Amino acid sequence: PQTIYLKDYTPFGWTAEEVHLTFVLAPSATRVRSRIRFAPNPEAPKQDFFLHGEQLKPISFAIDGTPVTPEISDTGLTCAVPEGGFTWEAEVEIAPVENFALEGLYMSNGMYCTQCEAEGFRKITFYPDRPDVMSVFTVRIEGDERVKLSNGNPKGSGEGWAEWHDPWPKPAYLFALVAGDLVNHPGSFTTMSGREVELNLWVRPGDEGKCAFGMEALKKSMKWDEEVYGREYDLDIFNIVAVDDFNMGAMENKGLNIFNSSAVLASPETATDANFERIEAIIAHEYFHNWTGNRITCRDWFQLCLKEGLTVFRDAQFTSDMRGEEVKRISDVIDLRGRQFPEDQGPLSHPVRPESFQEINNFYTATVYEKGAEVIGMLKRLVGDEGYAKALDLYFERHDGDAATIEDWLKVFEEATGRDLTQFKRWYSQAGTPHVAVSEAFADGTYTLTLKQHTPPTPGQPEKLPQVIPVAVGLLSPNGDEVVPTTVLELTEAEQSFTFDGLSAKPVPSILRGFSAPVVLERESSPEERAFLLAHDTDSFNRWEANRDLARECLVAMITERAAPDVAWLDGLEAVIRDSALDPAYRALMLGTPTQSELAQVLHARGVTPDPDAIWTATETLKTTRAERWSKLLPQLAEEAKVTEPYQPDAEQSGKRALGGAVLALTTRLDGGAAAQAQYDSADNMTLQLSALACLVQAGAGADALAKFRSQWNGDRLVMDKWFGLQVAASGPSETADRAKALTEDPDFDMKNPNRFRAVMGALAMNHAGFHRIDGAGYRLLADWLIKLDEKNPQTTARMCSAFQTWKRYDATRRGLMQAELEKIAAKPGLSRDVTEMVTRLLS
Ligand code: LEU
Repeated sequence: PQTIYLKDYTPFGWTAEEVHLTFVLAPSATRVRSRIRFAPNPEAPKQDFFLHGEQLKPISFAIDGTPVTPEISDTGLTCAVPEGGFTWEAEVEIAPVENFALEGLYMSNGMYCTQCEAEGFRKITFYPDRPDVMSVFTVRIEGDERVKLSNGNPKGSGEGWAEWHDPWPKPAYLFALVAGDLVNHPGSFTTMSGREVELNLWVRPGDEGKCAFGMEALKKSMKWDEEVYGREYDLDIFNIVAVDDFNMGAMENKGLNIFNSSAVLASPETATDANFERIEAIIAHEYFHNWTGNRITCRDWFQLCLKEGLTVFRDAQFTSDMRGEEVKRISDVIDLRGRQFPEDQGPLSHPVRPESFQEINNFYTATVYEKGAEVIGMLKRLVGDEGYAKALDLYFERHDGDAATIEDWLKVFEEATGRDLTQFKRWYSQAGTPHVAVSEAFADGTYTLTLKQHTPPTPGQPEKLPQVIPVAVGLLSPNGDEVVPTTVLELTEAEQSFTFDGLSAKPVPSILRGFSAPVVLERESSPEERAFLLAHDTDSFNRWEANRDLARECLVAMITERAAPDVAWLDGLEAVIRDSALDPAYRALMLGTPTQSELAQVLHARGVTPDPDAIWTATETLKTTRAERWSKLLPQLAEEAKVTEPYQPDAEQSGKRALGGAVLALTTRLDGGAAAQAQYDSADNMTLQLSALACLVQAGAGADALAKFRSQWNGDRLVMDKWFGLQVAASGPSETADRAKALTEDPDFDMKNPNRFRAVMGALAMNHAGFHRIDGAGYRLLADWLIKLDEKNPQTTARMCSAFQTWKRYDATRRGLMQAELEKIAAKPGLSRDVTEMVTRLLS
């Protein structure tokens, strides 16, 4: 496969002034006619006229009305064209019903839908399929389907046809078309300038009862973007469509967002609190893209973080405002450490703005999205809230309508704030997680913190330069008072000292408050000091972090020294958990323990080869010890976590149920599942039903409930995904792979549906000890299925290859087994470009 480099960027030789598309729909022979007005682009070097196009059956081509015969290859066409402007016309045929890659135009449960980001439009017609070619689209759809949608505003419709016109120039990746016998959940929104916008959420008949929450989330998002960013919606209509077969979460097509049904459909009976929260965030994310992504798009795909990092940052701000900042921040950091750190510390490590790729789909990663958002959070911290607001206003004003770059983005910050961001830019170009080592000194009332930064080598980047790292610090006096409130230290050198004067005693530092930078903090600190921070830190994040550190150290000692659980820590934690002044959601997070893969990461970083079985045993022992030690406390907490009002997926109730869920998991270790069974039998919402089911399965007492659950929910694909996933997630290490295998033989297992495939295979990869079973059964099962899926859906296959990204951490046996599976995948004849790139990087 060909490698594409950022440094090779050249603009397209023509501009596309307008685009007219006509679709005559038929499942196996859809005709697509295009009429495009091209004009020479004065800013581009001379080049051959090349249009992307893949898997298209050519029917006819004409320039200015005269038939032409272009030269067609696997990737597109070239054609001789006139000197000045001209009208290009083409007709092609495609087969949506045979499209299992779910890119371009495809069918899902009988409905037509599209997914064009990043490079799917070239599977619809011949086009300059690159984000910097923006044009005004008019679309005509012909077909018998009741509902026919495209971008922009409706232009007209009649028996068997509908037309849409999008006045906003857009790149082809934002094109969308939907047609099917859908029903809608309507709504409306009045914008800040008083315009009425028609809102619709389109679903398959039967799903009407799962729309209300998504619709409300959309309205909240529209309002929030007006209030916080001053951004108003710009069309007469906004459509969202739920689709069952979708590779990702959702897609921000202009005026016609398309969602994986799992990311939009919800009712109290069928969705958990976590589902509701995720849905609210994804609706917001896609809506916010209208300004950060659509009005200002990316010049090329290397700039992907320009829209994704910023939009993730914005949706995180939104969720903080809707549900509380401290809980959101902690959850995001757990997620970052769970998904982005392993990526950044392994063979797939790449900069937030990559410099080369073979398949861009492989770069829709936690690094581009989540680390990309962290970079924006740091920038905001460094320039302050006011500077950030000024810079964003300038960004929207200057670049509206542009296909922009990271350079453009940083420039508005430099101009708006006067700050030089040359060094800061390294966050975009250097891969890897920086480590910051801390040492301290105290003399004559002066406290000195010395910070040393170091970023380990990553593929292609052996040496790293120092980055700008904002380290938020607060100091506490030994009696627990805060003597220095949160201050941001700017670490710019490899090593740098910061002093604080006038202190009467050596303070206890609280470092990296709010997780002010995505780094690994290295600091020798005593259990007493951590316990002190757990009890006294005024920064809620670091208070949680102190507990996390204690949990980690306790588990590491249990794993490496066969130590007993640290009861002093458990008592300190108990005091926090008992504190009913604290938000139940926060206390639930305090009850969480580091994941097994996080522990593997920690051990590996300390030069210890992680043993998944030992990690699992220690984690289990710790949980059981907690349950026994807190046996009196648990019923009390369960009582406190009870919700008496009717179900609402809001922060308050969800927090209580999260605490209740954590308590039930511990209680099950004492009562063998009695409380869980009772909760299962009386549950009137999916959060309670599912948490009870998980406890029962984990306790080995779930057979009955699983059967009941299945018969209750057999017709509901989204709920059945939970049934599939939970069994693998909650099974013990020795049986995980066998369970997963048995589930793939279930008649309802359908590898063509990404949600179902991920439910089983994703859960297998996430069950640390189960996946890493020493006989390699987990590895083998996943690899065999990846090989099968690649023939249908390369994108989802490639993404799931990352399950192997930590393979080099483990012992020789496991390493060898994983390597063999990766080599087996690599050797598969006809392997997709997507998967070839992934396994090559993994094996390098
Ligand atoms: N742009 C989408 C998002 O919002 C991703 C796309 C590939 C479906 O993250």
